[in-house]
Amino acid sequence: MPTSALTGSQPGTTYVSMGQLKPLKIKLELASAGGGGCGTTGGEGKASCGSSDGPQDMPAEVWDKVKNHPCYSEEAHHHFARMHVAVAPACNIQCNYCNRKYDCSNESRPGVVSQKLTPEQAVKKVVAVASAIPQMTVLGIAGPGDALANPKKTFDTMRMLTARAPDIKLCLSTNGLALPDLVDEICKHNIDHVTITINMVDPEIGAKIYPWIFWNHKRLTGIEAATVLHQRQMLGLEMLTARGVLTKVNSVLIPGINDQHLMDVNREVKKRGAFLHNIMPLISEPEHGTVFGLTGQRGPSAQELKAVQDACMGGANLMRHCRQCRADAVGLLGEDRSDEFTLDKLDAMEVVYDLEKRKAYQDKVEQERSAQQAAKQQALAAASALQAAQDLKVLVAVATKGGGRVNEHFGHVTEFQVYEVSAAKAHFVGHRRVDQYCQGGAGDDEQLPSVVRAINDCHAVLVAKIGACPRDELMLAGVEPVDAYVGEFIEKAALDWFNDYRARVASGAVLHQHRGDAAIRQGAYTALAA
Ligand code: CLF
Ligand code: SF4
Repeated sequence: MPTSALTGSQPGTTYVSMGQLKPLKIKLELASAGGGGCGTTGGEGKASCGSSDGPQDMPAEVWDKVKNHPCYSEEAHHHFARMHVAVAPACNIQCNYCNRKYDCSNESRPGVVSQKLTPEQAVKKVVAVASAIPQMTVLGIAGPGDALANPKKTFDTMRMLTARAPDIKLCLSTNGLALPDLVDEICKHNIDHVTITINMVDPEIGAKIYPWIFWNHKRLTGIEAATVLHQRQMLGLEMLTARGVLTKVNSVLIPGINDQHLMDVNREVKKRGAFLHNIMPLISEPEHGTVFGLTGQRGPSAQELKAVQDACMGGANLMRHCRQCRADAVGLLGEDRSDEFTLDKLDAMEVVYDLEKRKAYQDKVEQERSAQQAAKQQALAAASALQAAQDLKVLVAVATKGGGRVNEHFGHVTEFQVYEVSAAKAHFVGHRRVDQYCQGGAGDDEQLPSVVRAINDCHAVLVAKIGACPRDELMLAGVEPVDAYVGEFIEKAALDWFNDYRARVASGAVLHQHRGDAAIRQGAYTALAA
């Protein structure tokens, strides 16, 4: 089938030439030693996560779109929340990592959507959440199927919401198959942010991920299906770029299938104007009932994920703070408050949509954010004044419940944030989910080893408080528990700890050792004990 018949492409449009694609070897050692980067221009010297960029790094109108979007700005994700409404149940393709009983893996961790909503119910819910959570700035539609395989429900929701709450940014996520046909509609509804899940630019690899697609009233399989999907994704991305819509690309890292290929994906999506590239770990367990789960396809370890992300530095800007949220998630990334806003609870809620109050709150958050920046700069200035080993670089886990501060007890953590720290910078590189250690007021010693495994590649963990038992266990594992920076901004605390650490290394008080790998937690959290 000619390309133009599949995509409606214009003469001169460049598509990836399948014959030209060659697998690139990713050297894990290289990346973990800090020498990573695929060697293309633009990435050196930047914080590894392009989405950490500030107003000085982009045009004002782009900054205006990203500054309060928790997914498009790493910095914003400490302060601003998003919510999803599950109005899009159908899907037009099948991914081997998806079971329709579970959330869309494009944007979700496995876990059933509690309630599918009509557009009317969805708008009611968004307005109620925005009234209760003034830092909620973005509505996303991310399933549980594909937003654009359900265009009427998706766009009806967006249209009605804009009329009720014009300050909320609109965002959607798609596999891209229907995208080229709906770009005009996306623009008509002022949807500024679109995510396309692109796992390959080579249909031979695609055929291992997608058993079928449904396109033009036909079910296509194998290489043919993957070819159509690939071409539609590339065309859709180009069309969004041409219209100034900020586009993020999500890729699921599937070891042995596309791990060595994601640098090609990164390069190709950058070429077509993607604003961000979000490389996420495959979550795959037999109990999810997915093809990959049932055939034993594993997800990557924490260091494998980081190595692929590091290898892509210098290409399209990387997002590393994705939480693979549910299709009905509510709250800051990493927290889920959807239980507070079920349909029956909404009926009993008094909803006052106060634009001024929301704006006042967001202005306060801006001040806090500036203070965080200033603290970081101050700590960096102090660090550069020290004469010590300049080449040390370590990972530090942080217990935080938001606001960009060290403010959570070790036992209450369900997610550690991980920062890479050197004399030159402290920047966010990922997060690690864990089952909460403190259950019903006491530490659960059975959970402890899995918590330690999740941060086993870190040299220290910064916490607000920690008990004697986990402290001993961490020290035994070689992770230093640190409670000296309670309430401080994370980057400043991490840099201050690092300066102290390298002074200890320089004096011989501590022997600096390379850390091992860490585990990425699969599946849903263990339920908390009552
Ligand atoms: Fe939702 Fe996605 Fe919009 Fe964000 S999520 S539709 S861009 S508002 Fe964000 Fe969640 Fe990761 Fe998605 S953390 S899964 S990247
Ligand atoms: Fe599942 Fe989303 Fe893939 Fe559709 S696009 S099969 S809903 S993961």
